[in-house]
Amino acid sequence: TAVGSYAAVDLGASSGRVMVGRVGPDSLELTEAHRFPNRPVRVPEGLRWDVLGLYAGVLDGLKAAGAVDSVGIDSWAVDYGLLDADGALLGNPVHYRDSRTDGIAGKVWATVPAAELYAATGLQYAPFNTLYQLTAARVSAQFARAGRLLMIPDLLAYWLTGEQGTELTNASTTQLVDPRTRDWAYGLAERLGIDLTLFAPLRRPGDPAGVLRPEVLEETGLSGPVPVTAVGSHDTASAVAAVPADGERFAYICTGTWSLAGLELDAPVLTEESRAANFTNELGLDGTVRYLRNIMGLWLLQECLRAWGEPGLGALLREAADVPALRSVVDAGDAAFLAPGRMPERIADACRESGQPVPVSPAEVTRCILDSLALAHRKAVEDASRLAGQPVDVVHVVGGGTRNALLCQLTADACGLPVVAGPTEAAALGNVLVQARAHARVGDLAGMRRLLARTQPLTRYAPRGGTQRWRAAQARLARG
Ligand code: ADP
Ligand code: LRH
Repeated sequence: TAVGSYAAVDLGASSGRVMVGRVGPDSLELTEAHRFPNRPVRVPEGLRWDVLGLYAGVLDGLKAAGAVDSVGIDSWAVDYGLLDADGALLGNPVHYRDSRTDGIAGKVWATVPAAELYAATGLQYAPFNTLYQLTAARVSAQFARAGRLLMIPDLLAYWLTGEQGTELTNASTTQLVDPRTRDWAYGLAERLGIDLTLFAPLRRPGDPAGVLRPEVLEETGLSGPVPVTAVGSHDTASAVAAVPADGERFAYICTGTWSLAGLELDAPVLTEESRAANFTNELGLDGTVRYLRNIMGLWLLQECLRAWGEPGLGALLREAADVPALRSVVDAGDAAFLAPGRMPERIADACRESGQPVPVSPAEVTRCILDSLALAHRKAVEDASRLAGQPVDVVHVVGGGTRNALLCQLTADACGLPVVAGPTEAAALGNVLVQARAHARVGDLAGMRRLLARTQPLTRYAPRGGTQRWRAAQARLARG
């Protein structure tokens, strides 16, 4: 037939979904087969992912999806499961917001200074980089029994197929990959005493990754063979692949639990200035580099909603739109907001400490969060453009945050640039398109993007002026 059908398993930090994409020569349709919450669980040892619950959601989703030509899996980055010599999972994967990495980076830097680490890997400092997680884990009884490490999407692929691999885009978030060679940073791993044979062999987006096991076919009611195809298994790699840019000089912002804001480049930027600005060089499709900054994102709002007993988001955003703009802003790039809990109080404290009015009502706190995110978006786009020497004419916003019109408009205002918002399910679309390409349904990355631009509903936001107010707010934050 002229139309291929692909199941995309996309696990975000706040929800998982199985989407079905139908790809024809000039058509692209995405439908949701199943969505399920992703709820971290706090046990006495710390914060954990409920990975069996997620796998059950994947199986339910594949059953609901029905017959497809292939399956692809992407998820949030950096986290992993450890397997024993029999291939059995050793405990629940640790959540990247767990506190076990507090103070760990210093131990790594004592062996390899931060500047050398950056020059070798191009990865931003974040306490949760897999390298720091491994350094924290090494002293545990569990680690002593581990013979294999699989990143989250690779772990799920292993359970579906029985085959093990390490997909490259996600491997690049471990801080153990050299972005120039797009292979392991062997010398670095040796200096740090990290045994790279823990990892399964690297595979790249588009590579075959096995077929669904007979037990999986039985449980999902599918008839085989159903191939699994490696995609950009880092959700942000898949999302950026689905930015519907059509030849413009663009920046992108992937908005969900995080805001990931930056540029797509042909080569990494490994300068000391770039390190100081905490930009990361993650690997993307076809030799591209995702040069971006992590911004706390809608996590700030998710945590406030949780504290307020989950009021309706629609009404809250309408009220927030009426709160005066830019009364107080916080640094939405600050890792101080990484851990869960007490978010409205932490935001109020940050405003108080920087001598700004303290937001009190949920609408005021929400406005403070959205203004702060827009400001952080502006700063990331501006800094990335300067550090990479690449001008920007348009900002593409993709992901769950595209449903927040106020955030999109404020981002356009803050950047002083037009914003094109959509698609909302960018990661799932990028996942689908890489599978479709592996099965010769679409052409190169530019062709994928043209197809997206032609077929997906997009919303445009023009900047309303007043950039000097945003510049002033940025200066206020820098002083605070
Ligand atoms: P992740 O993949 O990181 O789990 P998503 O891309 O699914 O995140 O985005 C989730 C976010 O999208 C939510 O935290 C919320 O702020 C925003 N969102 C979802 N639905 C709506 C809506 N109807 N209106 C405004 N914002 C929404
Ligand atoms: C977004 C994301 C991001 C990582 C973070 C851990 O879901 O993959 O790119 O930095 O999770």
